[in-house]
Amino acid sequence: MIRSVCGYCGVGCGLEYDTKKLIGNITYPTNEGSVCSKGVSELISIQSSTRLLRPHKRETIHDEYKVCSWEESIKEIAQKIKEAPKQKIGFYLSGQLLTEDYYIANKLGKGFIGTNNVDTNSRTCMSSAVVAYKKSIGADFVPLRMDDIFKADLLILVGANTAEAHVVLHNQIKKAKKYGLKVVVIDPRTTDSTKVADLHLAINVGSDIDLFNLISKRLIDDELYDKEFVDNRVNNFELLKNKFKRAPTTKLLKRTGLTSEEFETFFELFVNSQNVISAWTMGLNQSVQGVDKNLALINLHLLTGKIFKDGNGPLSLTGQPNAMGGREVGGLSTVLAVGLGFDEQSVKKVSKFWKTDKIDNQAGLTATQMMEAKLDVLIICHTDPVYHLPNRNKVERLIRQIPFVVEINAYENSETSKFAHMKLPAAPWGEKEGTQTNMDRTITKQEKLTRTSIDCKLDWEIFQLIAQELGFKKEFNFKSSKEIFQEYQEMTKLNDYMDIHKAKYDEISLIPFIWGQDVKNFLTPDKKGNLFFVENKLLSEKTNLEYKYILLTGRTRDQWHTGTKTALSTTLLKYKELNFCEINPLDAKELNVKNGDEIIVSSVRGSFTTKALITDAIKRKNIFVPITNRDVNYVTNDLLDKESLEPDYNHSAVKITKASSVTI
Ligand SMILES: Nc1nc2c(c(=O)[nH]1)N[C@H]1C(S)=C(S)[C@@H](COP(=O)(O)OP(=O)(O)OC[C@H]3O[C@@H](n4cnc5c(=O)[nH]c(N)nc54)[C@H](O)[C@@H]3O)O[C@H]1N2
Ligand SMILES: Nc1nc2c(c(=O)[nH]1)N[C@H]1C(S)=C(S)[C@@H](COP(=O)(O)OP(=O)(O)OC[C@H]3O[C@@H](n4cnc5c(=O)[nH]c(N)nc54)[C@H](O)[C@@H]3O)O[C@H]1N2
Ligand code: SF4
Ligand SMILES: [Mo]
Repeated sequence: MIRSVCGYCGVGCGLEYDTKKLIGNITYPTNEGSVCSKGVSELISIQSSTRLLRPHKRETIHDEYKVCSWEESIKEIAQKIKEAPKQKIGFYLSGQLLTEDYYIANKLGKGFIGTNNVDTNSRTCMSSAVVAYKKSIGADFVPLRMDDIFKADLLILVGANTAEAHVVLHNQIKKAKKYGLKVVVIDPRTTDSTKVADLHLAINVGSDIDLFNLISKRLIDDELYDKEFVDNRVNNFELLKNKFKRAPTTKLLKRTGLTSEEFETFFELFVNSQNVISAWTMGLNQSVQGVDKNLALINLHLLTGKIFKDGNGPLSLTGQPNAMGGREVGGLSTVLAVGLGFDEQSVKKVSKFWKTDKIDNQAGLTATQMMEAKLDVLIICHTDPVYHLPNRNKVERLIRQIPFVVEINAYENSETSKFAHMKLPAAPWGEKEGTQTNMDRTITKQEKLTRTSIDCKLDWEIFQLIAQELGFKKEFNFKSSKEIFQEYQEMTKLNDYMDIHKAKYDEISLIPFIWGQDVKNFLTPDKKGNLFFVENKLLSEKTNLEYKYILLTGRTRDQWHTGTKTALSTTLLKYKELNFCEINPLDAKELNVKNGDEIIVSSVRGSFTTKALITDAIKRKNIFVPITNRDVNYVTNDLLDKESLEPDYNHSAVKITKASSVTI
């Protein structure tokens, strides 16, 4: 029997592999044996007929790909890197990479090529939470753990659909409810998660800041905040108090779309709950004010002292299995390594550790900026930016201009592969080993369960081969992922609160290592939390007479994004129809659309075809399309949060036409 861990979502469930069968690990704390349909199907996806098994290349994106050797591929990549100015080179990584992959790619890019253009799809996912944590608590640090829900009285789930996106955590929430946990779900849609809610606040899209500000203001006005905590451990209280004095409460409440009864019920529940956890995902992060939405929510914890206490705190639910590991290593272009930035001292420390003089002291380009920067070389690994970035027609236009795009993928049918010049085959989950950090700082280990397909390489190995070809043989001479992890562990000593160096690689698959357990206070220089006054500036795209609807996008339980790993699985496909667009019955009537009708959803930027699913679950003037529809981003807008540069995927103005009514 081999113990491993699921490679899909940020819950990070323990698995056991026994005589070709995968089951949940009952001794594993996060999931206690429970797994979802994706977890148990991990092995099936390795055998998919769509696996990429050989390196391929082509001269232009109009040519057919031809099989080539690893040797010539790596030589060509190294040559292109040598020819390009370093600011014209970019690495586009993924929260699904292992920590060791991240470490090698980051060390090569930032440390030895000398470009900080090393970013990740986590930019589109939780970069707003990263910025907000840094601003409010002083570091990108998740200050509580999932099992705190068993010590909490109230869980506020906001802009998150755990029933579909974090299935096993959702099961734990249901269990905690039996012990008295109350759950409030704040989501414009009625979702599978709202079924477990004691209160569902179907707020208007984009009005979260208004709601949280109303709560903050009431806490202050009614003197229901924790005075002692605020006086001793929090900054900016007076500022917040003054700013809220003149807050137009009626207008704010109107914007949320909630009745005053609904607001009062929520407020009562909040103030009467001793221990409160708030948990959020894309409904807050993916917004033109994603950071502000996070800050407005974290304010509630700071005002009430419900943070750094058992059963309390703001819990950002990480989507991908190792988005946290990526953040820790430094996979975002706005971080250098191990949580350090680009200040003189940090650059000095990291340069000394890596024994290099090539580090640039400016933050690199982010995911979307890399697309716009007319790069010469773009290496994309374990992610599909042509599919996942907003305003896809623009992304396609931009990526066509990059003369050398390399895609490292374990499967051959990504959208990005249509725009790449070279495709390199990576060994997927099950064919490799390495570590990942789940959403609550638990470092777990994926184990190799089957042999690596002959011509596939580990993701880190590919970056190491490039490094060696560039001449960095000494610095990139790792024989195993254990050796990489150990060097990375040494490096974490550069950052005080990162006690990752205490983990023991060989023990992690049996006893997962939880780092940061000694952090019991804010990580700001003055050890105080920072309140921020933020306002809803209504910056998202607005509907108009032609584009009357707001498009929301999100997950379905049994599919993983593009579905390269899940969409061909007959077991997973039986669960739910994937091609749908939720429309409110009254809107459908107005549009003369019936259930199952083929419809075209379009914005000023582009369009896609889907099928109408008429349901009360969606409010009037909102529609919802799952991101399993690979064309969804032809329509979405490319507004970004100004601090995190995370896209505003969930708020695009669209129109709906019946496919049959369009004449060609
Ligand atoms: N099955 C499955 N699970 C997954 C994934 C997958 O592809 N498939 N992907 C993983 C990844 S990478 C991620 S990031 C997570 C995402 O996890 P979630 O964010 O929980 O998943 P979404 O379906 O995107 O849900 C976002 C919710 O926000 C709501 N929302 C939209 N706009 C607003 C708003 O303005 N305010 C509020 N309050 N709510 C709003 C939407 O209606 C939706 O229900 O899931 C992870 N888990
Ligand atoms: N409209 C809209 N767009 C969104 C979102 C949304 O909510 N709405 N969410 C955003 C978010 S939060 C995210 S995280 C992104 C996700 O978007 P992506 O990251 O682009 O989606 P995935 O399908 O998970 O892509 C992972 C890729 O890695 C490949 N792969 C699998 N295993 C391996 C391996 O071991 N090695 C390598 N090298 N490759 C492998 C898969 O075949 C696949 O092509 O989408 C973003 N885009
Ligand atoms: S909940 Fe997440 S980590 Fe657990 S089995 Fe499902 S996809 Fe895997
Ligand atoms: Mo994500």
